[in-house]
Amino acid sequence: MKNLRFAVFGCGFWARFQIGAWSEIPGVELVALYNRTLSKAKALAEQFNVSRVYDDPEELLKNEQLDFVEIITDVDTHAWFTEMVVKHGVRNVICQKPMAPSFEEASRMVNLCRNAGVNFYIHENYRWQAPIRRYREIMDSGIIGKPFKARVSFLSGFPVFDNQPFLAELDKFIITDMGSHILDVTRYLFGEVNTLWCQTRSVSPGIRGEDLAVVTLEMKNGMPVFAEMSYASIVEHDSFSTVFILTEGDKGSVYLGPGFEIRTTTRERTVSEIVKFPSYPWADQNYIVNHESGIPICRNILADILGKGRAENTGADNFETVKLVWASYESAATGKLIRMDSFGR
Ligand code: 89Y
Repeated sequence: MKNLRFAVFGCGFWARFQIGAWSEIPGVELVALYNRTLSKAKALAEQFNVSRVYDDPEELLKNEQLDFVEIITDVDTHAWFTEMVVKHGVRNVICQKPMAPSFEEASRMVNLCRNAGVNFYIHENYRWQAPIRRYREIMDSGIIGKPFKARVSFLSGFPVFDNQPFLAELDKFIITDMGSHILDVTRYLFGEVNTLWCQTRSVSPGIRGEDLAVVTLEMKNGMPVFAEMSYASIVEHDSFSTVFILTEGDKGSVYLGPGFEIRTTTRERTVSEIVKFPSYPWADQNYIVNHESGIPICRNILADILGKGRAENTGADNFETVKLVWASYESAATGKLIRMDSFGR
């Protein structure tokens, strides 16, 4: 079978790792890169052997025959590029998380692709991290019985702005950047949400948005879940760049903690396992669990494009996570509990 041909829009910090993930997957060929500053595209093209680079996205779309496009530009431009790619007749669009800078814009993007009959996917990789996949397997095995409560925790002092300085300029920072992941992992493990209540704070100096958020959720299955995220935390065990999760059930509990260790406790014993996964030369060791998860998500999306499987991270599915992000901001601004059934109507 012929390789699927794709282009990447945006050659910033994350592009290298997502292209790296695609480079591990047979059956696809990255034929062109677009970036506003051409020198950045040229540098990536050299690293990954890409034959053509552009600083004009329309020209790229006119010249190249593409099966899909992956958009890894700044969040403000996601909708604009999605529209352009759809207009040029590309049938599959993958967009980096967070989908859009507002709830309304995300809604327009999902509708635009649906109406055009274009497959729309969001590159939301945290649920694909090896420890989180294994965590879900353990829960699904039934060993902890029926889950009744959980805590999903991301507490970090990692110098995140060194690699991604624009994050410090965002009016809305940690819930869009990390909350997209944390709330998506929460949905992946525990299902959809009934209500939520959120508080935010801006703790670190020199940033525009919030770097701390705590969200208390009631899931549709009745479970209370406490989700916390912070880039202001100086803690013994920094959770960058994964999350720590404790779930309690009526027969035991399961904890994903430091060192990718999962400890499963029943009345009889505690069993420990360290989740292992490979490393890659293109990945950054500080982000390794995160970068490795790019491979299974790309594989899953490719299977969907080829009609050989179902993608988990469709635009429509991710829109449920987007809703939780913006409902959290609404709750933080109003102090009110948000009922998800009526949010955004
Ligand atoms: O942008 C974020 C992401 O998607 O994973 C970690 C990160 O790079 C910084 O919070």
